Amino acid sequence: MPVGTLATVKAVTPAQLKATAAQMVLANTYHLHLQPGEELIAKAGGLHRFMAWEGPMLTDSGGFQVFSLSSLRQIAESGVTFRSPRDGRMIELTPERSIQIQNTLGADVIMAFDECPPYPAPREAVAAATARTYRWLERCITTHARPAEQALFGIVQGGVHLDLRQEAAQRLAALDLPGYAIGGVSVGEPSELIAQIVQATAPLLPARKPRYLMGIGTYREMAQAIAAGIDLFDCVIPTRLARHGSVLVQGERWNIKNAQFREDFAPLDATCSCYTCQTFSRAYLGHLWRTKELLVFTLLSIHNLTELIRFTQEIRQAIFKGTFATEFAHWLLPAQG
Ligand code: PRF
Ligand code: ZN
Repeated sequence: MPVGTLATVKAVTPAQLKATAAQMVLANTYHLHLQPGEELIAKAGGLHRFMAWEGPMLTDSGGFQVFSLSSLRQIAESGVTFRSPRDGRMIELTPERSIQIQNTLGADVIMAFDECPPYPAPREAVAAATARTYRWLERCITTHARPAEQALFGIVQGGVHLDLRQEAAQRLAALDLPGYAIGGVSVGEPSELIAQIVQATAPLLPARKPRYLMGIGTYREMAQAIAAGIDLFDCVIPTRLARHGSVLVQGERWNIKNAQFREDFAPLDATCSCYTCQTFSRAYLGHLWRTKELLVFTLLSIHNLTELIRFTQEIRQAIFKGTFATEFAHWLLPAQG
């Protein structure tokens, strides 16, 4: 899922996004509640109408964003309070509030309100956050007013403690939710630990339901997670890299402002089917970057999204052919160095 935090995938129109073969888009409860507010989006006819995206949408529940983005945040059993970065007033987000907001926004998939402990954190603190996340999930399920239209996914926490992860996964699986997520990864822990956490947790979640790894990923993280059973990802990498002039090409990362591309009239990737590669040269994209032309953000975002989605499509094809483990062996090993 490309990330469309504020009901837009930055610099990309819905038509361009569709052409990348993106299927589902993620938006954020935290940001949309602050601005423009869920009531305005409901008046517009819901999130899909408001942003003119016809495909499926998912909203994240907001708790994780409060902790990464707000000041004066406080967490209690009832929920979290934080200072609005917009106007300084104090806002309370609870499991009930998050679900009401997500019911009002109208995404196809909504996420349980969870507590993502930082890394590193004492084991007891992680255990307490994991237990609280389960109690909050029960409150989310009770509050959810549109279960026929919106699938509520539960989130497994547990930090780097595999036993806490496994216990949480088993308790969640017993609730027979329409889908499951693994949260609390990519919060600063070494990347080998992400693979271990996913390998210990994903197999305990129902294989016939979507299994979603939140906030991942890179080529390697995605390949390894898919091998463990993960179906769904969201990540800002393709669009954020594009805004820094970085391009993903066949598993590598380059910067378009690099002097070596100044007179390079080849496309970014001659094998890529995206609009950018079909139309423009590396030299032109480098020129746009150096002259600070806004079009470069759109063109690099289109390419990076197409490239990472191509990677997942190739994995899907390899799984069908039975060649995933051999064809992607390079990505299934830990990173070098
Ligand atoms: N919880 C929620 N959203 C998230 C995460 C989480 O743990 C992560 C983990 N890095 C990304 N997005 N609700
Ligand atoms: Zn391309």
